[in-house]
Amino acid sequence: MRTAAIERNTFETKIKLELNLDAQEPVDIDTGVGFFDHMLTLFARHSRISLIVKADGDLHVDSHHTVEDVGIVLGQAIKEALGDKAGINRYGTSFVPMDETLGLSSLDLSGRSYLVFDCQFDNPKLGAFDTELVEEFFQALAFNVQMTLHLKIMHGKNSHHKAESLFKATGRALREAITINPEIHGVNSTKGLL
Ligand SMILES: [Mn+2]
Repeated sequence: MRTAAIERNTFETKIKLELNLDAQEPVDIDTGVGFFDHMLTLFARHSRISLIVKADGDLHVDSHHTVEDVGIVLGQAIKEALGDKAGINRYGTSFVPMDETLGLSSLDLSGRSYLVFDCQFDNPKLGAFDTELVEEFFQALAFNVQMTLHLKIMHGKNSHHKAESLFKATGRALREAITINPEIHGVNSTKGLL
């Protein structure tokens, strides 16, 4: 089983996170930010990973530190659980439509950190969640998984739909990338290392 458990405490946030890439239950998310809980739950369900997150952050400031730090810890946990990445597909790509919106996520568990974020939101707030934190979250995630991540809203209007399509698409792309493929012997790289 590919698992990781991380606890990270700073003056801004206290985070406990457990995940299992090879189990789908449980999923239990509590960050204190309703919209972010909604997004992380979708991400876990669509990536089919068991994910437990308990975050206690400085929400009296705003939701920035909590969202960014959960992205950091989730990224660290995925990287740790993947280990040497032997036998995995490595790449994943998913388009997810949501009514009028179409979102794309394409990623490579390359060991190199890169984010391309080509998305615009009209609505600055989604509940207590600042819409600009979508990019902050994925930046923290990509840099700590050490993956190349391309996100794009192909078209769309509603900010909730746009954010949701990106979290779902990234979950589905990640499931494809982390899946062990019996045709792949060792690490899926001509370098021999990911
Ligand atoms: Mn929704």
